[in-house]
Amino acid sequence: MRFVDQIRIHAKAGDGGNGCCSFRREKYIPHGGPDGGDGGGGGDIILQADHDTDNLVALFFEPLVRSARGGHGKGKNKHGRSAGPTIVRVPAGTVVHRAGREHGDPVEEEPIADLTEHGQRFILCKGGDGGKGNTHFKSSTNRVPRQHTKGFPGEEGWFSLELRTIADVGLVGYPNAGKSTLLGAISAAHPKTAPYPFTTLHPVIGVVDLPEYNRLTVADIPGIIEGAHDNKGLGHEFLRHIVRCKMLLFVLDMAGSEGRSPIADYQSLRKELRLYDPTLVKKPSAVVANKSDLPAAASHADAFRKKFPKMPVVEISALEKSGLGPLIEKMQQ
Ligand SMILES: Nc1nc2c(ncn2[C@@H]2O[C@H](COP(=O)(O)OP(=O)(O)OP(=O)(O)O)[C@@H](O)[C@H]2O)c(=O)[nH]1
Ligand SMILES: [Mg+2]
Repeated sequence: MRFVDQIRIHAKAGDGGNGCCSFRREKYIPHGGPDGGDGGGGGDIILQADHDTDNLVALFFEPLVRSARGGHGKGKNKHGRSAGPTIVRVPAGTVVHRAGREHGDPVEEEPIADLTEHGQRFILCKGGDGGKGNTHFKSSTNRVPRQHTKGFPGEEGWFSLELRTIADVGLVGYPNAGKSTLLGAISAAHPKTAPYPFTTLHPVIGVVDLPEYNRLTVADIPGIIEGAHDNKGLGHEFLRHIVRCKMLLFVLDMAGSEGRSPIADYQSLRKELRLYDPTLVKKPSAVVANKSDLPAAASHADAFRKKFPKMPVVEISALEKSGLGPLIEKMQQ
């Protein structure tokens, strides 16, 4: 299944129905007055955050969103039917921008909505009002009004939608560091894990249950390598999903099982984060010294602590599920 976290769409709300021009015609009532009804309102287009939707793929397949027009007014003062809204479900964490065009190139404007909570709604395009029937134009000087107005057009425009996942904790690390194994060990999520790099291709959110009905959400994102800002590996686009995390965990292969040094890994991860968004390296963070079941891990962890004495380091083995309690405590703090 495809994962889409950025998309441009065109939306057009329904036009209002036209007002009607009509006169009452009945036997024995020769000069019946005007009786043209009003048009109905066009349907709105509403975005609604929904926690059963995890990405924007539905809009990828249908990027032109339309809503129905209002019915036209009819004789005998019948009003046209108003069209119901078209509701587009988007994942919680969707940021909406109005997307303009300058010299033919798309430009993005300020965000107009940020749908963070399940059920939160935003009217993207308002449906047009219905036109007025000729009854409205009756007056003492005009007993046979023929005026009536057309329905108003529904709002329309180009928008860009971007998903910025909302989780409490974000996992960042090199491919194969064990991020997905860790998420699988502490939450009910079952992200795919495998001994080859770039197993994880899109973010996965897991929920960690804590005592007293508290919970923490943790985002596992694809591995980052040196040069990600230059589009190496999967690039750094997925870092958008940790911009809103309250805390980051640097997951390191502390055993250096692929021949790299954990210290160098940590330094290049921080560098890649800084290049993407300098606020990322200012977030509260801790180092997860993973693969502590392997013999080389202990001495590497000592060296790491000497080099970064201020950085909290939690030794775990995601594979053997050891050290997870202290790690979860650290996250809670
Ligand atoms: N020995 C040992 N191996 C581990 C540990 N944690 C993960 N692994 C192994 O490391 C490999 C990669 O694990 P993943 O969890 O897929 O790594 P990842 O960081 O999610 O990797 P990407 O999704 O590719 O970025 C798998 O073969 C795991 O079994 C650990 O604590 N000890
Ligand atoms: Mg993974």
